Amino acid sequence: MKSFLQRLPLLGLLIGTTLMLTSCAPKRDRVLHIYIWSDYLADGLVEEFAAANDCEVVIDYYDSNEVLYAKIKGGATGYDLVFPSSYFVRMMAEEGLLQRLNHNNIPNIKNIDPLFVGRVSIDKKMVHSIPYMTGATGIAYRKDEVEDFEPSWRVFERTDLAGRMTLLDDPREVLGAALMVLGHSLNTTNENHIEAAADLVIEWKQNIAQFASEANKAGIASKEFYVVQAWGGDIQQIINENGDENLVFALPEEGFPMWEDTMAIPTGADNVELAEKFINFLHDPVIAARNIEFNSYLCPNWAAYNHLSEETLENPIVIIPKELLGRGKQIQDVREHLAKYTAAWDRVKSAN
Ligand code: N2P
Repeated sequence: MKSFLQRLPLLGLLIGTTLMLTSCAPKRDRVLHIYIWSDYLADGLVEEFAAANDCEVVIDYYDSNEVLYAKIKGGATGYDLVFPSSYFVRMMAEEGLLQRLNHNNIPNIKNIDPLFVGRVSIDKKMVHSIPYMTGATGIAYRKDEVEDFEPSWRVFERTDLAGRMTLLDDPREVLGAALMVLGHSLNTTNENHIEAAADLVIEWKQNIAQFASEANKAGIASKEFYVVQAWGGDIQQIINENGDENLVFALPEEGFPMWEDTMAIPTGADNVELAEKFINFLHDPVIAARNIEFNSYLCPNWAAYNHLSEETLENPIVIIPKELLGRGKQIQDVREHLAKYTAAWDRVKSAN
């Protein structure tokens, strides 16, 4: 069994809200409420879990950490399992929004790649969160519509593409891209750098149709948009669905953000037992591999790697090649400096 990092030389590098009800025999005391990013669970998994555990699963979807945080912080109760990015976990835990996890009830955490956790995770001891998926943020474009595409965030300066481009509706992702263009760290705590990044994004804003973390997908598939900032797996999912050979995902030369999404149990969850069981289920090697094959992100579960198809193992969107990985920078927890990003983002959103 090879670890995340041991595979590098072999593989290049290893790298809204919709309600769904899945029910077997609905029993009020056997309901798992999940709040998760859209398009993040392979078809059929939830139904299998529900059948195996004689329960009902209710799923709500979000498209940003900020939406998740605002909802939980605002006192939303009733969720048993949420999927914050690693850079949100410490803050949520310190604010009393997340429970400590009982590892005895999640034995499949033995399958989690320790080198990934050691090198990448923030909550390394998995006190409040368990790794779910990791991936990269880049630019998807239509090669049938865009001439002379260069893999640079500066594409958003192109006035010939005005109205045909979108940026994610996500402060750390968008300000992070601009920070990289300006030669700064995407985790900077320097207010001048963050404000300069906001100025640049306000320039880009003149050329984009909207900030969109979900509508970017259907929009580029339908040719409404030609260039979108996107999470890699989301674009691969569209390619898998419709075989569109004109849709390309590029990792910009200035650098690109990488992230780790995690699983966590909110304080006051009604059904901790089912939440733990679902986390454990998602780290079963075969289930984790099915999930990777579906969503084209990488679950850092080293036992799952042996169950992946050759096609997935060779897909640079799922397993980022070593020669590109050096440009990837993990979005980190900037602690109290997050307020600087929030203020800069408010200025971006309200700018004309
Ligand atoms: C889910 C996309 C991953 C979210 N569709 C990025 N944190």
